[in-house]
Amino acid sequence: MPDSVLAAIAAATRRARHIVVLTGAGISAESGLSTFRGPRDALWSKHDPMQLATPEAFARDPETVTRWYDWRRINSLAAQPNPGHIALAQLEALTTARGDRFALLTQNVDRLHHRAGSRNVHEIHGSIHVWRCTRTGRDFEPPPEPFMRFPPPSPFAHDDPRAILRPGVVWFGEPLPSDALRTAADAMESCDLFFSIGTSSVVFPAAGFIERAIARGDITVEVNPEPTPISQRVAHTIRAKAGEWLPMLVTLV
Ligand code: BV8
Repeated sequence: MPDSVLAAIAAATRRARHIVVLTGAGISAESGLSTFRGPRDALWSKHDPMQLATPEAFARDPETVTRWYDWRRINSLAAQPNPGHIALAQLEALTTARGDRFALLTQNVDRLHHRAGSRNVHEIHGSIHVWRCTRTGRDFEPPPEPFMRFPPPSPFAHDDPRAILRPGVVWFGEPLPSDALRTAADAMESCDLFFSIGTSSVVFPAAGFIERAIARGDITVEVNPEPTPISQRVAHTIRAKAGEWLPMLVTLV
């Protein structure tokens, strides 16, 4: 990639007063976690995540769905934040230290951004480290070991054998948490530099966040080894892996 593009984005990053970053499964790929639409781990290759990440699948087969999510939860605990996650945490520290704003909106549920040191993280699709009782709606953070039974019984309703735990994520067809939507709208309202990193940009409403930035003529940057539906619309399309390109950007900011 020409250094001039990297230098231009670094200059824009130094000038920016409010950076917003949207991340997707791709930024965790270099930590060894499968993406949604890329190659799948053999164990789950016969299952389509798009079919499993729905309330209908959970109602039809709670055992398979909770096994899949707990497998992902344990995998994410064993995974380490990669240089892409770490670079975003450094970028946030740099920009907030100079008095500017930085918001990280993630579609990921693995909490690797938190473990990399990012502070202002908004999990717009929830987290697999929080499970919810289907009867009381109460949240439960499981200990760092696999559930013993599937679907896992709820710890809040011992008297009701039908009360089980579901992953605290937003499934297809479910609304995003209102506070996540409000935070995203507020962030996009005053953003002047928008990065879309490691997302196929096909899931809404997250894929639509960038529209506000494009409409306002903000500087928009996509970091993805593959083209996506927004690649032709952003100011800079960076065909690179997040874990390789983001550290180069941070050294220049
Ligand atoms: C809702 C659960 C309404 C957690 C997920 C328009 C407006 C609103 C809704 C819709 C709409 N059109 C359609 C809809 C419905 C639907 C939708 O968007 N469908 C799509 C398929 C068309 N949206 C919804 O259902 C949303 N809900 O709008 O509700 C409503 C309102 C009121 C009342 C009732 C309902 C809910 C969306 C959330 C769904 N849940 N996940 C989990 O299991 O993890 S989404 C799921 O896809 C994950 O969260 C995932 O993050 C997300 C997006 O995928 P990506 O992150 O982009 O991952 P993907 O594998 O696709 O791509 C990875 C990319 O990384 C690739 O491009 C690859 O090239 C790149 N990459 C790979 N390696 C690297 C890399 N990049 C950089 N570096 C690397 N090393």
